[in-house]
Amino acid sequence: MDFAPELLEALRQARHVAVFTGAGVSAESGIPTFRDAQTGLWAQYRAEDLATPDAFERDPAMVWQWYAWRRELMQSAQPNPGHRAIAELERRVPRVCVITQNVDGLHRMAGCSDVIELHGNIWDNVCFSCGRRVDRGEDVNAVDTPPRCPHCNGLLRPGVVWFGEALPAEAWQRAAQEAELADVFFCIGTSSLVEPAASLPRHAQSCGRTVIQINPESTGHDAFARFVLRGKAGEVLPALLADAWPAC
Ligand code: BV8
Ligand code: ZN
Repeated sequence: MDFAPELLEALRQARHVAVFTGAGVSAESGIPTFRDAQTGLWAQYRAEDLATPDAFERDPAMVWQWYAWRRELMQSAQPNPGHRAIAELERRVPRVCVITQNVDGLHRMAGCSDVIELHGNIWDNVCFSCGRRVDRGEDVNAVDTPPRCPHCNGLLRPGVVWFGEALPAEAWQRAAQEAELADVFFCIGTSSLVEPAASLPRHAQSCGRTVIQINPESTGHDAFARFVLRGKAGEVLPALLADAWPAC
C-alpha cells in the first residue's frame, strides 16, 4: 500500500494523536460489526431497538439474553493487528488517546494506556435502579434473567450507554478536547451514524486537525478527512506504521 508523503510526514511530526474507533476495528477479531451483528435468533431485531432502556423495562430477560449472546461472541476475541498497531503508536508518538465507541475492551487488552470508552463496557454490570456498579464474580452470563443488585435488589444491566441515554459526561468532554487538540485525528472502522460520537471527526476538522479516515467503505466522514485510506484496519495500520517509521 502506498501512502502520501504528506501523510507520513504529518504522522512523524505528530506529538499528539487521537484515534477514534468503531466496530470495524474489532471486525478482524471475529466480532461482527454493529450493522452486521444481528444474526440467527436476533436477526428479527434491530440493535437500536434492543439497546434501549425501554426495551429493558419491557422485557429485561430478552435484553439480558441478547447481551449474554454478544458477550459469548466477544469472550474469545483477541486484539487483531489493527488494535496492536494502535497500541504500537504509543511507542512512536508522545501522546496517544484512543476514543472508542466499542464496548468489547479490546483496545485495553492490546495495551493502549489511555482509552476513552464513549459507550461503556459490556463486561461491566450496573444496577438499573440505583446505578451502582456491581462486580459479580461468578459468570452472570449463565443466567437467563438479569441478576439482582445486592444493595437495592434492582435489576442489573450491562454497563453500556443505550440509545436515548447520555454519554458519560467526563468521557464526552475529554473526547471533544482530544478532537480540538490532537495534531492527527484517526477515524477508523465507523459508519459515523451514531451521535454525538459521529460529530468528533467533523469537530476535529473544523479545529484544523489532520483527519485520517480508515474504512473499506466510504462513509459520511470521508468529507472531513484530509486522507482517506480505503482498506481494513488490520492491514492498513501495520503498513502505515511500517512506512512512517521504517527503521524501528
Ligand atoms: C444521546 C453501546 C441524548 C450499546 C451504542 C432519534 C431518537 C432517539 C435518539 C436519536 C434519534 N436520532 C439520533 C439520536 C441519537 C442517538 C443516535 O445516534 N441514533 C442513531 C441510531 C441515529 N444517539 C443516542 O441515543 C446517544 N445518546 O443522544 O443522548 C441525551 C442527552 C442528554 C440526556 C439524555 C439523552 C447514545 C448512543 C450510544 C448507543 N450505544 N453502543 C451496545 O453496544 O449494545 S452505539 C453502537 O452503535 C456502537 O457502540 C457504535 O457506536 C454504533 C455502531 O456504530 P459503528 O461502531 O460505526 O459500527 P457500524 O457497524 O455501524 O459500522 C462499522 C464500520 O466499520 C463500517 O463503516 C464498515 O465499513 C467498517 N468496517 C468493517 N470492517 C472493517 C471496517 N473498518 C475497518 N476495518 C475493517 N476490517
Ligand atoms: Zn441497586
